[in-house]
Amino acid sequence: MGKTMTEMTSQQDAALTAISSAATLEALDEQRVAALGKKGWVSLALKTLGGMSPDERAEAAPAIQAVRAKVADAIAAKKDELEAAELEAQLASETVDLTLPAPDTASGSVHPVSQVMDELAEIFADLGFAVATGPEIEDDWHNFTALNMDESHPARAMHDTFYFPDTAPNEGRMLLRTHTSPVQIRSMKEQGAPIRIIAPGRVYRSDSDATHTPMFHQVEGLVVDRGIHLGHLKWTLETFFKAFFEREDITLRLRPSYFPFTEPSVEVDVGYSNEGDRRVVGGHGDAEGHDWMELGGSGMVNRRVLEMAGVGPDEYQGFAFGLGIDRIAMLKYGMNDLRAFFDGDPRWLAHYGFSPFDQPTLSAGVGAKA
Ligand code: FA5
Repeated sequence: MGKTMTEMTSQQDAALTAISSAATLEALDEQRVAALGKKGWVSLALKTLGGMSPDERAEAAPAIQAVRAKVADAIAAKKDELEAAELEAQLASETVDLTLPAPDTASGSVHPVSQVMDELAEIFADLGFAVATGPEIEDDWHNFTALNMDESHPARAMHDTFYFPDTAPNEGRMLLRTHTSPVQIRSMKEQGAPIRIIAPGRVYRSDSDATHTPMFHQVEGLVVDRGIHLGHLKWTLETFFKAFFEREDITLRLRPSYFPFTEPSVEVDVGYSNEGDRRVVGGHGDAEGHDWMELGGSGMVNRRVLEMAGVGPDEYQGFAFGLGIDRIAMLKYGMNDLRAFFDGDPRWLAHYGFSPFDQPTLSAGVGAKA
């Protein structure tokens, strides 16, 4: 037994030397396997305890355990040391040079349509309007029938609708919404009256030229309450456009028009002047050098529409409007072709886009460009 212990002591010394000189975690692990692994010399020595007499075991066991503890402690200490060194090396190789200059161009920008939608929401929120949404894939009933355009109504033809093939016939037929007006119906059905919402979003029509694109954006407005009249509509539109264009000399022209879902119906034009190839809003459209631009439709909600949306038309009245967002963006930020909005050309975006820091707020000016 004595001989074995002497043998173990020299094995231990050799192992401690090898451990302390291990240069890598892998080399250290080889030492751990050689000593403490299943077939390591310490483990084999522990196995011999079973064949010993109780007296021999009483003497050998603590001695072997002491060797095991010494080797295990040495491995743990060396492991800490090697890991700390590895981390140091990693940190040294991964330094970031904070003195490098930032790139001189920002790599992304906010599309003018998104910016204008944020501006709209900010202004209307201040007037007490909540933002409502509806599906872009709509059914025939919400897009047409509930807006007083039944199957045979001629106004349907003016919408150049994209229909989905092979969907249910008649009112269940699915289509890409041609305007944001179906959100009026959905909001009234969900919330009843009184109600005050705007609904900005994408709409689709098979249409394309400098001021028409197959996908464009509208913002719907709807106010339903007791005693609502055309004066409320006029005040709301005027207040909105003054805040949006950030000038007081806005002249609106409300032109008698026709929409099946409003009665009476008025088209909204704004006065502008030409400055070079830019149209600049402001002034009276009939004055020398000025003209009018159509921004959208509006009117008092037709009582048949209130009925179809479950609101009692004898108790409640409402006004609604639908404005082309892309058109008012063009007018505010001086673009002259609507099709460029959706080309995804980074040069166009770099020129007309906004920084994410240009958050529209009423206090800083909703069109503030940093
Ligand atoms: C409508 O879509 C009605 N739903 C508006 C409305 C709402 C009236 C509530 C009454 C009450 P209209 O088809 O005129 O109306 O479109 C409204 C505006 O959307 C237009 O004035 C124009 O600014 C814009 N617009 C229409 N078609 C296009 C297009 N293809 N591309 C870009 N803008 C368009």
